[in-house]
Amino acid sequence: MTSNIKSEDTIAAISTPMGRGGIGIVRMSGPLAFRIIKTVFRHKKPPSSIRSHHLYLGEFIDPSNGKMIDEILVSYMKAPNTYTREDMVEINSHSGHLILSKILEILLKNGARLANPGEFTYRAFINERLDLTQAEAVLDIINAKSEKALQLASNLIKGGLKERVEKIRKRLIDMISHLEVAIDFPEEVEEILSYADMAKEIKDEIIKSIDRIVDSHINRKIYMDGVNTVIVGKVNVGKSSILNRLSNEERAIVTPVPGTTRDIIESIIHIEGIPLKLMDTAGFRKAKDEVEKIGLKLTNERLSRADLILLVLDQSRKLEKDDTEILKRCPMEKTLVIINKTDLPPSDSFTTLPSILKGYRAVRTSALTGDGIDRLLSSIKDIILRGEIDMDESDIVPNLRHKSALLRARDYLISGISDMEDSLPLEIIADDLRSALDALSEITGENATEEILDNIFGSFCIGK
Ligand SMILES: Nc1nc2c(ncn2[C@@H]2O[C@H](COP(=O)(O)OP(=O)(O)OP(=O)(O)O)[C@@H](O)[C@H]2O)c(=O)[nH]1
Ligand SMILES: [Mg+2]
Repeated sequence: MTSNIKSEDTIAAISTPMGRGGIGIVRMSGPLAFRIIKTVFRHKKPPSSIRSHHLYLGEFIDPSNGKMIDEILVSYMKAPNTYTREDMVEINSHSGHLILSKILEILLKNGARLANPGEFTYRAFINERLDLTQAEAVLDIINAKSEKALQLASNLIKGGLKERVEKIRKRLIDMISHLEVAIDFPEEVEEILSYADMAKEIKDEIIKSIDRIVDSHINRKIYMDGVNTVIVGKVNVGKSSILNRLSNEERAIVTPVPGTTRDIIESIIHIEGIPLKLMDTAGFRKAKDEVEKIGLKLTNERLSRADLILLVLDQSRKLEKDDTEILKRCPMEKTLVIINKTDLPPSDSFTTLPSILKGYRAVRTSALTGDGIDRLLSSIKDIILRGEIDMDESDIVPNLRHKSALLRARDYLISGISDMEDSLPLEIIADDLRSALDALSEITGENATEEILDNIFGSFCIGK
């Protein structure tokens, strides 16, 4: 995408989602934006009276035949105080696919070109209004599924990660310039720098702050992507009833007939701002027919990809091979056992806690009466947070791209330290530190490759 972009083009796109709605917005950015809008917009005020960042009511007309298309509101935004740092125009019209497409088509006929996906944000990046971490955060905001995800994205947009990376880069640049001076004045090396001090600073300060950022990546997975949670268990133990209780609605069909659930039923819930994708599965038993076999195969697949497994047992029935078979597939560290149907008298197997559950976390519930569901929720919370995630308002959470660049930088720094310990020539040390710096610069976008940019902006929608 980036290769065919010319910023002298004026770009236009529909920026609101397609479909019926109150209003729709068509956006235009670039040097011709004001000239194009002048040919299609008829309003009472003389053009000379138009002021930046004000709204004007008038008619959108097709200049080829003078016909009015819609009554619209136009906002003029003069560079550089705009999203893209270019002249921008936003047209608020009635919404609907036909009307918005017509307006766009006329803008394109009069000198604008259709924007590529993410091109408005790309221009904001190229024109240095946003760095790359902030541009990515725009996408995070659009995709945020929970309030916490939104907050993390807004920390990025405010430049939190950019600032921290900048700080590290500054220190490295400082070290590299000392090394360069020392290279030029070899006889004065000892006065200019000390390997021991430099290695200590890299180890104790730079690498530590890199690690701190990298470690919080795990929070991104939890808050942004959510926790994949699979409910499994033998047939008829109450899996679907548990799903319905947790999601507070009748999502899955519940019947006394064993084998009711065959497909995987999904529901999204939030616990303390963390999205949980709950999946109810077909009950585990020796498959009776082809449909059930497929259902079980799916369950096995989901189990292997789950972040959290809720294994349901029915304490009113004896523990059977079907229960123990499935238990074997549930790794202890990510499983919570739900001992369900506590409103019924316990079977012999459950008068005490069965020994095969030793080491597993377990809670007792009655999905029928709702008893124990609060305990279940707080146990789920304990497991996913594991007491490790302690986030405050200003936390910065890197995405995978940031994380891998940080780790690359870290590797070069470690190698720089060992160069120093081995008293290798200054040039080699400077080279390693420069490579670390390059990796860090990729994060903010100073030297991001075209491939990286395409990858980021290509995942935006058109109009953003
Ligand atoms: N007494 C009692 N009955 C329950 C409880 N939970 C579920 N049931 C009943 O057990 C039966 C099976 O419940 P489901 O939720 O459909 O069980 P399931 O595990 O999804 O069953 P399959 O989809 O067939 O594997 C239904 O009749 C429920 O009303 C409970 O805590 N106590
Ligand atoms: Mg079911």
